Amino acid sequence: MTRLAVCPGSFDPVTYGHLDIIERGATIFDQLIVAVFDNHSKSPLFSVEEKVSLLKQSTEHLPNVTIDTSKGLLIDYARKHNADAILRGLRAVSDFEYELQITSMNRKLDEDIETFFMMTNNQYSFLSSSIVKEVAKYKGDVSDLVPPLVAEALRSKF
Ligand code: COD
Repeated sequence: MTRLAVCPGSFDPVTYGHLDIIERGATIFDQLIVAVFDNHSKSPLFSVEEKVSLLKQSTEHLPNVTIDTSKGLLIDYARKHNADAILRGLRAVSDFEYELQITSMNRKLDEDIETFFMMTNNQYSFLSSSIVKEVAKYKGDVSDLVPPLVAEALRSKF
């Protein structure tokens, strides 16, 4: 039986923290769809097309990972693609409250789709797209935080 998971997010831009979850998820699920959702409440730096391009290039070594986009509800997207699971990463206790709320709502909308959480690699527990953008904005070194092509994309934004 083929197991498919959706790994949703804003990915503005993709970081080594995201890639760690994607790479580990790709060893557990047969197919993993990384879905870039429009999340206007976060006023994105990169366009959806740019985010997709950075994700595609950063995951080209993972044959069972595909990159897609969506605008609607995550649970509708997961259902439409016959996903078995939603894969999320957890960094700190502060992530938990938000994740619990979304997971409970998603389960209410469709109780057949499970949400799986993977704990962050300790090395990336402090890492978020927001913090990377903050460092890049003030010309700090982001080479340990994002792949070289993302660091280059950040340089050309600021
Ligand atoms: N270590 C481990 N995991 C990490 C790290 C790290 N350093 N950094 C990020 N992650 C994980 C996050 O926990 C998340 O699981 C994933 O990577 C993506 O992170 P982000 O920050 O790019 O994405 P989010 O959390 O902003 O994405 C939010 C969604 C777009 C998934 C959410 O808003 C959504 O589902 N939108 C669609 C509308 C919907 O269905 N809403 C919910 C109904 S109530």
